[in-house]
Parts: sequence; C-alpha cells; structure tokens
Amino acid sequence: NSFCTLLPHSPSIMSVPKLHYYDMGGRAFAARLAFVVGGVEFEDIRYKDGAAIDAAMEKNPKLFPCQTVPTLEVGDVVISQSRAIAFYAARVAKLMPEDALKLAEIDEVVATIDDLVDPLMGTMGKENLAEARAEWVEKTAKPMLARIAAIYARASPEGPFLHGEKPSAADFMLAGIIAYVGSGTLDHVPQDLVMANYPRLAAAFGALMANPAVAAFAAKHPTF
Ligand SMILES: N[C@@H](CCC(=O)N[C@@H](CS)C(=O)NCC(=O)O)C(=O)O
Repeated sequence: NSFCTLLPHSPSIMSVPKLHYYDMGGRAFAARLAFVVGGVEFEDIRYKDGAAIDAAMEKNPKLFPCQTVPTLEVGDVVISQSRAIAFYAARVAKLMPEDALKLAEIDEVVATIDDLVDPLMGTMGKENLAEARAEWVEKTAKPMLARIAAIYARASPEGPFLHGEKPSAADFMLAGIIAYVGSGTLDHVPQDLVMANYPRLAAAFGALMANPAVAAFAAKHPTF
C-alpha cells in the first residue's frame, strides 16, 4: 500500500483546479487573483470567444452545468457561479478569515457589489444607452461605491484591504469590478469612476496590483 492509496479521496489534495473562462478578466478576475496572491497552482483554461465556449459546452456539457462560465473543475466536482469559485479559491489560498463578523463583512461587500453590477447588466443592449448608463452611474454606482467604502473604513481604518494587511474574497471581488469599470469597455461610464473618487477602494486595488505575483501575472495577461 502506497501512502497515496491510504489517503481518503480528497480532490483538493489530489488535483490542480482547472478554471474555464474567456481570455479576459470579467467574472474570473477574482478567482484568478485569489489563486495568484495565494500562490495556489491552477490550470487557467481560456476560450478565445463565444463560439469556442459554445463548442466546449457541446463537447463536454458536464463542465458547464449552468451553461455559463466561469466554472472550476476540482477533481470530479465542477463548481459554477463566479462568486462560489472566487470564495473557494480564496479559502484554498488561506485568504479567508475564520471570524463570523469578518465573514459577514465580506458577504456584505460582495452583496453590495451585486447591487451595483446587476443593474449595470440590465443596461446592456438598452436603446437609450447613454441615458441608462448615466442614471446607473449617479443613482446606483455612486451610492453603492460609497457604501462599500464606508464598510472598508469601518472594518479597517488603516487598510489597505477590508481587513487590514491580508486581502480576502471581498478585495478580490471588488478588484474585479474596479478593473471592469476601468477597462474602458463600458460606454458612457467614466473609466476612472472608482479610482478617482473612492481613495479607500483605489488603495485596496492598488495594493493588490502591486503584489509581485499579481504584477507578473498581469504582465502576461493584460486583461487578466
Ligand atoms: N451568475 C453567474 C453568471 C455567469 C455568466 O453570466 N457568465 C457569462 C459570461 S461572463 C456567460 O457564461 N455567458 C454565456 C456565454 O458566454 O456563452 C456567475 O456569476 O458565474
């Protein structure tokens, strides 16, 4: 009996997780950040466009249980939903606190990000896009970003991250939306909306991007 056969089946010990997504940051940004910051090996499977995703879904539907990306293969298990994947990655990276109140603050930040992103998705394809986006910026993005900044200030006045020196899933999810807004792909949304107006959030993003492993990853993948 080798040592391995005596081990109980544990996908997290036995296999490198495989992340499936487009060749861009988007909804995979947070998970990739968590793996990279935590030094966790992962296979970064990138599809060049929607047609390539469609072909992969047809060939292997089990890999895409919700017909969406991202998905993460961990041994025999396939996890869908970007938030679940990012939280899993942050936990495997040992970048999640144990404390119930801190975990509630992370959930609070991430749910507030949803309140910001969901209405933005609702503007996609709108006939009067300029008006819809201007309204999103004023009535949704600004109050939600202010709310997130207030949670950060309350949780850790000194920063840079939500809980001080060590980033968590909240910081990774926030970085995903800051990068998305800053990417210049959202018409009628000022590219510097977050970075110019919310110094506490800009500091968290800056500190993550300054991490040497993250900087090296970003140099290889400009859209992350
Ligand atoms: N709630 C899901 C939404 C996933 C989602 O809408 N993904 C988009 C890409 S960002 C998708 O798979 N669209 C279908 C496609 O691209 O073929 C999540 O957070 O993972």
